[in-house]
Amino acid sequence: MATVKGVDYELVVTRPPKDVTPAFLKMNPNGLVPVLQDGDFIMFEGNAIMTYLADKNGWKDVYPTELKARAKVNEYLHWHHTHARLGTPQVLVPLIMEGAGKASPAQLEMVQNTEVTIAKSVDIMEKLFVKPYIAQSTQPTVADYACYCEMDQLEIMDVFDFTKYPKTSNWMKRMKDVPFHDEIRATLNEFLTKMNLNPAPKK
Ligand SMILES: N[C@@H](CCC(=O)N[C@@H](CS)C(=O)NCC(=O)O)C(=O)O
Repeated sequence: MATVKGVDYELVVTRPPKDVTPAFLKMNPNGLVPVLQDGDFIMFEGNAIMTYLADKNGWKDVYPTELKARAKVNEYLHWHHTHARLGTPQVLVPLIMEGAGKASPAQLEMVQNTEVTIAKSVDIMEKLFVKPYIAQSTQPTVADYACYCEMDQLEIMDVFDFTKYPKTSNWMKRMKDVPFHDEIRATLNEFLTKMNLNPAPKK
């Protein structure tokens, strides 16, 4: 989002757990990324970081200030953590661990449940959220940025048939028109290829 909006920032690539130093733990005691440092102000939680940047820079298109439009964005951002976000800990991570021969019994079970896990979120996205963007807006908001990061990796790994969900599939196509999409996706493609989770590298 910062790239799309053209703000100056420095990306410090941090790979937990190996890059989690005592200095990093001072910024985020959870030892997780992302973390934002803005002068002497530090915060973590990806969705909260996006809304902070939008408020700070007055990006009303991605984080509307009108009461009900903002409430719809917030509704998604809270729902995200217990639904769409599970694509990482319950699908991507178990697949990586399985590939490395290090999956726990619980992760092996998650691999078996991949389709059910994803369907639980996509069903609700299809019925409620995508109208035509995630928070029922006419252009991408922080809700779309949060959600697409999860769905994009599932699409690249080809672990779910999104075509059964026309609104969601069309939304995913529209998100590919967001500026810098291909450049940003290239990094994800590369990572998933390295993990042997990219059956057919896509643009
Ligand atoms: N609720 C946090 C979750 C942060 C999180 O789980 N980050 C992952 C990367 S997407 C991480 O740092 N994983 C490293 C690890 O689990 O060791 C957020 O939305 O920012």
